[in-house]
Amino acid sequence: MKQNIVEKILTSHLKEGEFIKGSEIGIRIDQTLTQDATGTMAYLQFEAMGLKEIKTDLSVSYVDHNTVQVGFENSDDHKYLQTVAARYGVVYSRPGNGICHQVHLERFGKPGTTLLGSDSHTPTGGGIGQVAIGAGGLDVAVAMGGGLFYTTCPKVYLVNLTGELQPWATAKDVVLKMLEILTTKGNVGVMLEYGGKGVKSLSVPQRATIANMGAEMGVTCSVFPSDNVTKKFMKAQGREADWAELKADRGARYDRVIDLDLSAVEPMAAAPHSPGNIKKIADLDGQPVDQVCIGSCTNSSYRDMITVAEILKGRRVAQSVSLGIAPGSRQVLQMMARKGALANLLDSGARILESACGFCIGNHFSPKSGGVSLRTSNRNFEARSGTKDAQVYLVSPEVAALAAVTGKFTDPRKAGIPYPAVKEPAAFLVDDSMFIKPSPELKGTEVFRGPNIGEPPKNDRMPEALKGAVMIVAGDKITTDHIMPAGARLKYRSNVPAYAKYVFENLDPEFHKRCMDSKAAGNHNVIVAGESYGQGSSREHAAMCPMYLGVKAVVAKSFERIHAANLINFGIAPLTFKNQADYETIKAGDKLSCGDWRAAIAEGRPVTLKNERTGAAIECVCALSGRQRAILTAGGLLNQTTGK
Ligand code: MIC
Ligand code: SF4
Repeated sequence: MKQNIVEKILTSHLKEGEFIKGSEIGIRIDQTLTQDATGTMAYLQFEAMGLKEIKTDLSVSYVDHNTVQVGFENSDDHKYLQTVAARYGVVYSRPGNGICHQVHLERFGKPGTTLLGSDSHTPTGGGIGQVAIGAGGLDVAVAMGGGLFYTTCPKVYLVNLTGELQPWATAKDVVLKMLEILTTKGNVGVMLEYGGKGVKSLSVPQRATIANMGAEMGVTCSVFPSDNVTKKFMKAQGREADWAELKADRGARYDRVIDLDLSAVEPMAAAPHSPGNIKKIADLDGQPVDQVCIGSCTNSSYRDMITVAEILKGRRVAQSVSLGIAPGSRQVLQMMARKGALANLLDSGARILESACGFCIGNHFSPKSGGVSLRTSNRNFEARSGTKDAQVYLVSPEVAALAAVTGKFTDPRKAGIPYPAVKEPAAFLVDDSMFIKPSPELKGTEVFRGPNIGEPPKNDRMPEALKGAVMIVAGDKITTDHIMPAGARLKYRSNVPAYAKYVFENLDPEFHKRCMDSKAAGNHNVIVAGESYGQGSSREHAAMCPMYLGVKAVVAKSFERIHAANLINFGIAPLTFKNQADYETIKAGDKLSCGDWRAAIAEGRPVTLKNERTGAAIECVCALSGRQRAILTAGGLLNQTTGK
């Protein structure tokens, strides 16, 4: 049978289930990655499952999210991660080595393999031909122990690229165009495959930028072929031996074909407050800008940074603008330093930030109140920058650098500056000294646990009957950042009782207290929400902390993939309304009951919730596989695997 690239990779890793669209399949995972924000819980759960060593070909633990060490918590977490990695055979990437997705692409990504990462932008690896998927930390822990990863056998859309990017049109604009076409919702269960004659004009880091923001469309992953361009990139990284060709068979089938002419792509922006709110730079031209941030796992490659340095060379950052630049990896930063590009940035007045997530997640560099911030990152959800009323636009590094100089949105095609057509280097500077690789001697390492390292919380088995109390009725597109605020709060990530105090902090500061009181009164807490509940981050704390607060069900119009899987892993039932109009009839404080709750879920029947205030019967669907139903009724995956 003729196969596309996605089918080739998935069928060669298929270990359970039938390869039938829409059904659940279990695949072998070759590589895993974790980052510090989700990693501590992933390794705590790995330990709680009694696993002795990793069974993957490669597992890497990156420290890139919380590198600002205000107080002891983050330093404790870094030490825990370093020692736990040493003990179980995981490669540890020290803080300062760079952002997980950029570094993984440079040093480890391997065409034709599977990568599972506890971060929603893991699909960046698709740029080098990996089926790279984001998941909750518990799923990654299971995969590290040799367990399968379960996902829906996907629909595959081909993005047929033709033409070539014109000067000042970038990979970022390609993916913003894709966001305009596919939007940020309705793409659950889809994998994108890029193909066509235009592919060869894109470098691996450009492909990675495009694959990275597939996360914002809600697709499971995006994959590029592995061709001569890939081979050259891997050779330049000293990894030619890891290269393998990967292409779709002639006549392979797709569920949908999207034609995209690269020559027609123009500079774009995602306007506040959604990556799907796409505008043309030409239409924003002239609007004043207060802050510019260049970096993140989307746009911080060598080429991106050298391009920015070329634009800034001999120019000064406008007095009204604060410019921060975070090169994506130590490799990029070292090369910039040796090439003199770093000097150009410093001369221009840019502030050099650590090679880490930093500004992207609101850890620092928050804009001023109401400030307009242009960022090269991938998410501009309200308040993510750390400033609630900031107006964040997502743009290419080229547009960002120009705006830093002019102090306003500037259509680069009209700026009268020659386009710096930077080429990929023939050889990257390879220095792996910031990785601590596993060794027999390190196996005896004692795991460090400071006071910030808690225990993964436990759940009860699913109750026979639901005595539900609605704690909040939230709207559409609730992100995991709304549920579990990031930024400064992330330092509590290894301590669930402490982090749980901030659930829905920005929407409803009383949420935590109400839940604790309601739980103490014997209720089962319920969250009600609109469409695409749980967009964004893979942060499993957005399920784990509500679980700690006694939440047993989320009833929504629809769910995003990673979050729905996390809810199941922590024993919270994701229910969808059969009749979406029922959403309007529910109020916070309502009591929702269901006598045969456990039996209905265990048997895969529809669930009927009775609203005691209105007397209405609300029909819900809990469309899960047998495996997922068993996890839910056990009260979560940890209970199931540890037999509690
Ligand atoms: C993000 O970009 O939102 C994060 C922070 O990288 C998250 C992971 C996390 O919550 O730690 C993600 O994308 O999964
Ligand atoms: Fe880090 Fe931002 Fe990328 Fe998330 S999106 S991994 S916070 S750089």
